[in-house]
This record gives sequence, structure tokens and C-alpha cells, in this order.
Amino acid sequence: INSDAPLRPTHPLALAPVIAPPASVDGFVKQFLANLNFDQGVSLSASDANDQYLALAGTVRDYLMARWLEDQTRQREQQAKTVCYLSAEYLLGKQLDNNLLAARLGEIATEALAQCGISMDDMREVEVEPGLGNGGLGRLAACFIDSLATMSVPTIGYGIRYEYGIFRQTFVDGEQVEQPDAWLQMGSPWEFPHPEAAQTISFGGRTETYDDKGVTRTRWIPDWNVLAVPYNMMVPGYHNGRVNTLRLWRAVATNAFDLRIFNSGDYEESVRAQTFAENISKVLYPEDSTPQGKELRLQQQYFFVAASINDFLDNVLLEGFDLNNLPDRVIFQLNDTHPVIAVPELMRVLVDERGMEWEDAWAITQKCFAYTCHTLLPEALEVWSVDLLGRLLPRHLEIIYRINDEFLDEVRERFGDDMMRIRNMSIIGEHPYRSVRMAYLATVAGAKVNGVAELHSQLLRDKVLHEFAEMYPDKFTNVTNGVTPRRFIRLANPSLASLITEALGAGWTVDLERLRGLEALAEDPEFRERFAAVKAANKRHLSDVLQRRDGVTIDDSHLLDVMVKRLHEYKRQTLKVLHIVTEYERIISGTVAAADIQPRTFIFGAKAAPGYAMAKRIIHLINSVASVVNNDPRVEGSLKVVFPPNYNVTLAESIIPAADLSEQISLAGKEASGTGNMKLALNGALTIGTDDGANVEIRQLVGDDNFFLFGMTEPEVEALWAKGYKPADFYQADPQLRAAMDLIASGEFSGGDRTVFEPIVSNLLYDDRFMVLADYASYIEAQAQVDLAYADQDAWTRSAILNIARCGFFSSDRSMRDYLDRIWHARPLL
Ligand code: T68
Repeated sequence: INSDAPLRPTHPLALAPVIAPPASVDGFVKQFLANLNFDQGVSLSASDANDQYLALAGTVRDYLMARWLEDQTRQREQQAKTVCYLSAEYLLGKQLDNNLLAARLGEIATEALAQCGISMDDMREVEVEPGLGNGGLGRLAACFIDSLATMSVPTIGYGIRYEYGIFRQTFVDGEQVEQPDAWLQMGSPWEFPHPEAAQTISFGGRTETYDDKGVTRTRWIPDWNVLAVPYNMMVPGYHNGRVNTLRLWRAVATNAFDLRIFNSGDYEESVRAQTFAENISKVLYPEDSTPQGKELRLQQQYFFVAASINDFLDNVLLEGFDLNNLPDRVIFQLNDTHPVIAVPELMRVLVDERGMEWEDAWAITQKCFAYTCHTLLPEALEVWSVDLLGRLLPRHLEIIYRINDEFLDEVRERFGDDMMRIRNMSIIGEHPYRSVRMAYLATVAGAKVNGVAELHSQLLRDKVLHEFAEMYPDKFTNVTNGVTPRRFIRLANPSLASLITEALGAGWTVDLERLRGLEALAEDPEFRERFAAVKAANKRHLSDVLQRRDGVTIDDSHLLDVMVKRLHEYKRQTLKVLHIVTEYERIISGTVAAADIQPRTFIFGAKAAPGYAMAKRIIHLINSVASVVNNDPRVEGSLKVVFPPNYNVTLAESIIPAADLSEQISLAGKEASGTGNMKLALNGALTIGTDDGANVEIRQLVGDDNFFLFGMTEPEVEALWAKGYKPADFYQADPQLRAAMDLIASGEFSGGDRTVFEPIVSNLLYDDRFMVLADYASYIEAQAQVDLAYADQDAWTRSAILNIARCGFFSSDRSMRDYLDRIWHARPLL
């Protein structure tokens, strides 16, 4: 062998691109058994369900692999503009069915497994969902990457591979107890670690200036670092042969441990550094809508965005790429403020490491970022103390100061020396402590800023960021959220999907506006009958799921009233409880006979942040009301309250298709958008809701006749605050409300102990920040309308079909088109 000549592949197989296994039952069986034997190391006869599941997932992956590798090559070659979605959360849900559907392998795989004596349903049970998100924001990111893959848009989703996702919720005596979510424990077949592509991420230390051929430059001398190891997941498009990448970073210590110390016998000390570093990707912060100002959280944020930006510059761009053209190649979309530290990171890399002039780097940076805000709660706007930020990221703090100085000069130029305005707009806040306002930094740096529903974007412009909107009117835009019809209709509601396909053809899955075609069918009695049968079957399916999971059942003759979302006071689960207690009180006081009311089952799904005491108390109250109401013979089974623990994507997929009524009852002006509202409407639930978030747009589309509106509007809320809100006045004035509140206060739901729920009652009476009592009467009235409407089953069904027909707008495919046209200016790859 001539050692000078480079080795080249010569075998024909080595020259060919990756070959997918044949798309046949035989092909699938062969590949599956090979995976079982060679990857899991077991024979079929000795394998257990987990082995089989891992081999099955491996097989599905094998089918997608050729497309994935081809897409990676294609994207490199075409150098098209790439959407880099930066998100601290991706609430993916289970992968198996989604990937089978995308690759059109469902039937083949089911038959192949059957021929191996394995049931696909058993495999579905084994899968554990990756819960790498808290709620709407994380689930939105998962819907968006699904749509982008389906639309063939070159995308990399960047995030964190948390070792523990959102906690598993259990109830002990009705109270929430959190268990760790060890989702990786039984193996994780959908990810590919790439340790060779690790990035080193630095922290701490100091900065210094130095002379570089007559130019003064700055460098950062950090004092510790960690490795960011990428784990890639496939994001297959639906029926289009495309596979994008979700790249999640795991923190690994740079020097596994100090062997010298280890040899000296101090094992604990030797692994301390390792533990410290690896804590960064250990666990998802379980806070929703309130930033936890923890150092570890800032470490997580910087860790993943620094890894992502440097990965893109080093590994996605071709060598020698002229960074002046960066805005033509990438847009970094900031999913809320969590990744905003990416802004000074890109500046640091361009200026300190790539030697660019500040002005040029800033012009580029301002074109490469866009920011999505997901909140209206002032307390949810993230800030970092200058103290902490300066300690952890000293160079980034300097960069932020300079960005702010130049920005405030611009403000002065535009508006004069208005101290008040300058204090209000400064990226650095002074009270109660000196801090960096991340939303302001994102707004100044981003090419665009968007809210997530019309009303929300309007309130951002008029209130939360109004001075910025005055200065940069063109920056502000709206993109109303959307949800993926693949997961939330096709997979979650297969019977409805078949009914729609039969009526309209299969195209609706990627063109949801086609659901309009159902409007005419809403007038067809036979179609209504078939639709009603699907709804009833979905209720029975939910009942089976709950029976297996929690040992409870639901009755398909009941109206199924659903409130599923994070537990937060602004979402007003307490208003729902007051409605239930009101109904219960009317029965036990003899005001109404149990036999005369519309039978209802109320389903709740909600996790409370572990540190949010009031939210946890409300969970306790719901469970306590459930156990009293469900067991009182006077109710005669006509009211039932069900609160299955650990609401997650998987459970949502069973609850949503069964729902009749969708509870969207936040205080107007507080819910940025909501996305559960869209999923429920698209599955034929009617909404009872306030004029808030995307409810506004749902109502406009479905029409007032097919939506139960109640409560104050946002301007009315403001007016009531201005006038002075006294919740106790509402309590005094409304005997029904008084009866319900008194029943809770009496200890009826707490074994006679009046202290247990006293904090909830007195909070409502004397504080009530979310105006539950002010909207109570209107809500109860709207619920009476619901009962009346439901009594006419056929008319209700017609409304349900019209909800579906008119909600095609809420596909995340449409959201993606809006982002592409108005913000990203990127195109699908052909
Ligand atoms: C939600 N936000 C909005 N935040 O509440 C909801 N926050 O109206 C909207 O539909 C959805 O985003 C998508 O736009 C969240 O889910 C969080 O989960 C969160 C997590 C960490 C810190 C702050």
C-alpha cells in the first residue's frame, strides 16, 4: 500500500448514497429484526416491550435516514437562508406515530409488527414523551418546526437537551406532588449524539484590552468552561420526503474529572467540577410565565445560544463565508426573551473574534435577529441583575452597555433630552436594582418584534412596548399562533380525520383552509349524524384511556367541559370552580333537581409551578371539590369532576378530540394568545371565552352564534381598575356568588376545616387581581346559554362542524407563511 495516496472508496455500496430499506412489510420486518438483534442484542423470543419499542423506533429512523442525510447535503450545497429557531423549550410529545405518519409507514409498520406477534398499541404505551417544555410556548415551538419541515423550509431548531423535563405531577390527598421526569431512563432512540461537534462554552473571568497593530481590541479571559454536545433529532416533514434537524445541547464537563485528586482518594472533590458543569442541562425550569431569576437559568440560556450561534457559524456556513452576508443566510428567531443573550454573543464573536468593526457588526446583528414576545404580564418580562450578568458574562455586559449607550443617543436625537423617556426606554433598569431588561434588548436588536395574536400585538404596541413602537413603528408586527393539524387532528383524532378526508379529499392536512368545505356539510343531517358518532366514540376512547391510567370513567351522554392549560391565576381556573360549586350548591340547596340539569363532566388538566403556592392551593381545591361532588348521592351522577394528574401532550391528544366545550376564560388582556383554544375548536369543541388572546380571532371566524362570549373587554377591565375595583361589592351584590363562596369558606370541601381554602376565598374577596368576581355573573349566564344550546344536540353538532370549517386559519403552516413573508424573508427549498 502506497501510504502517500489518499484512500478513496471503491466498493459500489460505499459510493452509493444511503439506501432506505424497502417500503414493504417484508422490508420492515427484516430491518426491525436486524435492529432487535444487532442494536438491542436480543432475540425476538427473548425481547420485552421496551426492546421491541427501541428496535421499532430504530427501524423508523432507518427509513428516514436517507432523506435526512440528503437534506443536510442539499442545505449545505444550496446555501439557502436558514431559519434558526432559538427556543429554551420544545414540548415535542411522542415521536413514534408522528414519524410513521410523516414517512407514510403506519400501515406497513403495524402489519410488520403483527407478523412478529407485536401490537402497535403496546409499542405506543411504552414510549415516553420528551417533556422539554412548560406549556404553550414550548408546544408552539414544536408545532412550528413540524410546519417548517412540512413546508420544506431549511430550519434548525436549537435548544437544550434537559436530562429531566417538566416534572411528573402526582396527587397525594388532592395536593400536587412533583416527581422527576426521567425521560431518558429507558433509552432514547430518536436522538443522535455528536460529541465530535461539541462547542466549548465559557463563563466568568474578566476582559482586557490589547493592541492589535495599532487598533485597541477587547478580549474575554473566562475562568471556566463546559462542553456543549449536540444531540440531533429528526424533524420529518409530512409526506414531502424532507427531514429537518432539531439540535439540542447537553452540558458535559471538559475534563471528566481530575484524576490526580481522584487517585488521592477524594472522589467527591474530583467529581465536583463535573457535577457543576453538567448541572447546566440537568433540568427544565418548571416556571411558566414568571422568570425565575436563578444563576443556573442564565447559564442555561447562554450555554445553548452560544453553542447554537457558533455551531451555525462554524459548521453550517461554508469555510471562508463572508460574514458581511450573514443576513442573507440566517435569521435567528428569539422565542421569547430566554435566548436574547444571543445578541451580545453574536456581537462578541463578530467584533472580538472575527475582527469586525463595531458598526458593521451591529448592522449585521440587527438584521439577523427577530423577537417574539409571549406575554402581557409585566412581572413576566425577564430581567437579569447587572451584578450577576457581569459576573457570569463580563464581556457581554460591556457589549450591552455600549448597545444601550448608542441606543439612548438615538432616542435623544429623536425625542430630545426627555429624562423620563430615557429612563423608561433604557435597556438598563435602575429599580429595584440595576438590571438588564431582556425584552428591551431584543426589541432594540431585532429586525422585527411580534406578538402572538392580534389583540396581544396591539397591546404590545400600545402598552408594554409603546415607546419603542413610537420610535420604530415598522418593527412591530403580529403573527397569530397556530397548531399543527398533523398531530392535533390527523394523529389525535383519526376518526374525524377520516370523515374529513372522505368529504374533502386528503389535501386539508397541508392546506387547512380547505376545511371551509365542511360549511356546506354542516347543513347535511347525515353528515351531522356521522360527526356526532365520531364525538361520542372519542369520549368512549377517552374514558378507556382514563380508566387504564387513573381508574376513572366518563359518560358519553354528558356534556364534556374541558379546561386544560397551566394553572395560573390569570387563566382563572377558580372561575371554573366557582361555576361547578354554584351548580352543586343549587342541587344540594334544592334550588334545582339533579335530574333537571344538563349532565356535565368537567375535565381539568393543569400543572402548577412548584413554587407557586396559590396555584397549588387551587389544584387542591379542584381535587377537593371533585371528591365531594362526585360522591354526593344527591347529585345523582349529573355532575362529575375529573382531574387526571400529569396533563401532557399525550393526554391532550385524548382529551381534546372528546371535548364539547372549550374553557378559555382568562381575564381580558392577560392571555397572549392561547393555542389550546385553537386545538379544541379544530376538534369541534365550542368555546366559552372572554375577549382575550386568539379567542378574539376565533370568534370573528366562527361567528357569534357558534361561540359563548362573556366577561369584560380589555378596555372595560382598565376602566374598572381606574374606577377602583372592590371584589367584595360583587360578592355582596350576588346571592349566587355568595352562596358558592360561602360553601367553600364553610369547609364543605375540606372536611369542615375552614382554614384550608381560606387563602383562596380571602384572596378573591379582598384582592382578586384577575377580577374573577367581576366576571362571575356574566360567566354563569353564559354557562346557562351553553346548557340551553346543548339541549338541541343537532344544532350543537352543526355549530361544532362550523367551528372546524372556519378555523383552518389556525394551522401553524399559516403562521409559518406569515413569519416567512413578514419577518424571515426566507423561502422553501425546492
Ligand atoms: C404562552 N406562554 C402564553 N410561557 O401564555 C400563551 N414563560 O398565551 C401563548 O399562546 C403561548 O405562550 C404561545 O405563544 C408560555 O407558555 C412559558 O411557558 C414560559 C416558560 C418559561 C418562562 C416564562
